[in-house]
Amino acid sequence: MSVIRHDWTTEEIMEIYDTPLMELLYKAATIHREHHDPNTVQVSTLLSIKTGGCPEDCGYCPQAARYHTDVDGNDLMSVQQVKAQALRAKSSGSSRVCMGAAWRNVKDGPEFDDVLEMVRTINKLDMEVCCTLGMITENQAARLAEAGLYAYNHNLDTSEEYYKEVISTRGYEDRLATIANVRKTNVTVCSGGIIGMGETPKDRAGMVAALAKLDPQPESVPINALVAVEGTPLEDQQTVEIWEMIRMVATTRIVMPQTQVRLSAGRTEMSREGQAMCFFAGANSIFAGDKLLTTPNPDVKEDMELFKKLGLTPQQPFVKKAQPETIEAVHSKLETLGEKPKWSRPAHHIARNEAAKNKA
Ligand code: SAM
Ligand code: DTB
Ligand code: SF4
Repeated sequence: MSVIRHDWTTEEIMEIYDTPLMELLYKAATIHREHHDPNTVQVSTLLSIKTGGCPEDCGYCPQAARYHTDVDGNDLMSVQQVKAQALRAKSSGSSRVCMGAAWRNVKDGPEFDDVLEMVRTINKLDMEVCCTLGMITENQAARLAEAGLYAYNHNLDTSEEYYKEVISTRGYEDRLATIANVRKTNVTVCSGGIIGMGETPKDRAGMVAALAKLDPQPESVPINALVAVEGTPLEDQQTVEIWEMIRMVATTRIVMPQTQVRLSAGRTEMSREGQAMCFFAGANSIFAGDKLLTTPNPDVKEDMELFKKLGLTPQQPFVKKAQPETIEAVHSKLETLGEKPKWSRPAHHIARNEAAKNKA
């Protein structure tokens, strides 16, 4: 059994990333088999519960209010709408629902109370519930845990160095602080990143090193290929080559043997053969549903056909960790603190973000 290391250097990881492909695949697939059933893949359905109008300036994101994209903003969905979507996801083979909100951070109040009710509702459907709501405090993480949240997604996105070229409205340390707040609860951590934003292989390795350094390592690591959306600062980026995705998946698998590696954004650009190689390289999770948050994703039927061809079975819920208990709102022992946390805002500007914002 390969040991879990938290002291990986960026240089060591770059070496793995650059290994001749056949050797890299063999190594990754071997480690994958030691820790996971290679014929089981987790299927997680994304649900954008609050779309667009976000105050952040993430250079990749079509939901940032300042960029001129075609995204139609929506208010927070109702608990009933979310329940209906979760039931649909369950009937199409999903074991997890991941609810995304275009927020900088969570604010205590009626909207967060609704999100907590959504978490309770989905947990009671015996599905794993994940949320990605931006930055959260320790108290908010504890309240989500009490509602029965299984996972919290908060991506490091890239290396600490390249982060400063992509986002100016918050720092890497803010992301790490939210992840640390989640870790204080029994909620599992989902954190990964995006490739294809103009970063170097060293940045990719740096991100993997930063994730591996977390102790424990994240229970799931989503690997997104940038979906270059018109109007965002990164609109002109070239589509990621499948070989880069395979290398990134394999490297992540070798460095973080126990994590669920999720093939995330960018699958519409990948052939079935390309995706099969990613599964061989150690990917064992996908985002399903005809939409990611705002951009297209392969049809669930096509995904299930591919699973059948490859002999893959969707993972059952709660096989990696037991189902959390849901505590009803009336029995909650936690106070609402109404904290207004001070997050760091490095006062720096990113020229291409400014240019995209000022475009007519
Ligand atoms: N607002 C919250 C936050 O930023 O943490 C949650 C939602 S945000 C859309 C979740 C993640 O989606 C981002 O961290 C990023 O990794 C990914 N993402 C956003 N836009 C993307 C794009 N165009 N291509 C690939 N991944 C993207
Ligand atoms: C993650 O790493 N990728 C998902 C999920 N976590 C929230 C989001 C992908 C978003 C792609 C762009 C969009 O559809 O807006
Ligand atoms: Fe907002 Fe999240 Fe998009 Fe950044 S990635 S602009 S925080 S929705």
